[in-house]
Amino acid sequence: MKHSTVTLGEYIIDNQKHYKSTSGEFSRLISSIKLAAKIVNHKVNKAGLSNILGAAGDINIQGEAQQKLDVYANDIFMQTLVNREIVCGIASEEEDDFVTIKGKHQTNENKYVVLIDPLDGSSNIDVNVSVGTIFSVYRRITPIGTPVDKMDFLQRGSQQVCAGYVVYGTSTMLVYTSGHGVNGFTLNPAIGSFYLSHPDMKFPETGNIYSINEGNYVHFPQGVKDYLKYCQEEVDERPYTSRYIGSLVSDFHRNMIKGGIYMYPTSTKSPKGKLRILYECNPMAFLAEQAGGKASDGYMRIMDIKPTELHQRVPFFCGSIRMVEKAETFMAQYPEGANYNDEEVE
Ligand code: AHM
Ligand code: MG
Repeated sequence: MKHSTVTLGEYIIDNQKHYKSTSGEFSRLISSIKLAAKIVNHKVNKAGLSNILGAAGDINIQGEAQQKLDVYANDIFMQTLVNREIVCGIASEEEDDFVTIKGKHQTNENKYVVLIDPLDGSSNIDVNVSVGTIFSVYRRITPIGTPVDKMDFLQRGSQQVCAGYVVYGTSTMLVYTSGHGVNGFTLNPAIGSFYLSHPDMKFPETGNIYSINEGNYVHFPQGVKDYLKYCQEEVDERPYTSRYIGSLVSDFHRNMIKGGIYMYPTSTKSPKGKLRILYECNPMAFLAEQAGGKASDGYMRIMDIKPTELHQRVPFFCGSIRMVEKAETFMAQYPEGANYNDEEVE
């Protein structure tokens, strides 16, 4: 069969055979995410027509104004997973705390927890620019049949069993890994099915795109400033080109296809970085590594960091392996935590 004729549903069933003693639980979980993604896609695509643009009026746990579509996407993903009783717990970027799923008989025999950023890049919603959903799946640590605990969610990224994103772009794609490479599926909106369009996606080893919010330049650590100067030098294949959508999923997706680095470092404005390790950085790091790329906080592997808080933030450098390694060499010139010019810290 040609790749483009394989649907995501067929691909999931086909790959289930590769896992010994599988109960089908994981396959049902991916199918539910697929369903929720289609519902959200439908809403995102006609956002300008259905009074769903703009702020919802609430502030989330991280002090950020929620958009109506943020709230809608969160409800859809939560409901889809809760109603099907496929997982035992969910943590969402839009919820204050994790949610325990009890099941019909007040017990839950499921073994997976899901962490989700239902609609990432929401500052782009009102202006018709791509946004995305990011998800991550772990096996619970606590015993099956007991209520889930925070520790089930605060696992290192290296423990992920699956991670992926949906990019609601010029076409809608679902890209995921379960630890055997990265595959991308494009939604055919006329039929409502995702088809395998990008098998075995790989980051080029190096590239010529750097993606960062350069408006924050004066607040960046010195190592980042030096690396940016390096990107802009007229030497060999440089200067690189700058591309920043402000939508992590889209910036990552482009860089994976073309070769590039995405950075959201610490700054004097946000000393811990902006992105959340559990909902954004770990899933993207798993995908990056599975696609031959790299993800780091500037000093260490993202997936080796032990999270201590559900909404913990972390600096993020992710993309083509040689580019991330190069950025790390610039960061290493300055000890971690002392990477600022004195005058800028004031
Ligand atoms: P969000 O989860 O509130 O949407 O924020 C995450 C987004 C990323 O998608 C994007 O890369 C980044 O924030 C952009 O931030 P900034 O506008 O500060 O450059
Ligand atoms: Mg987000």
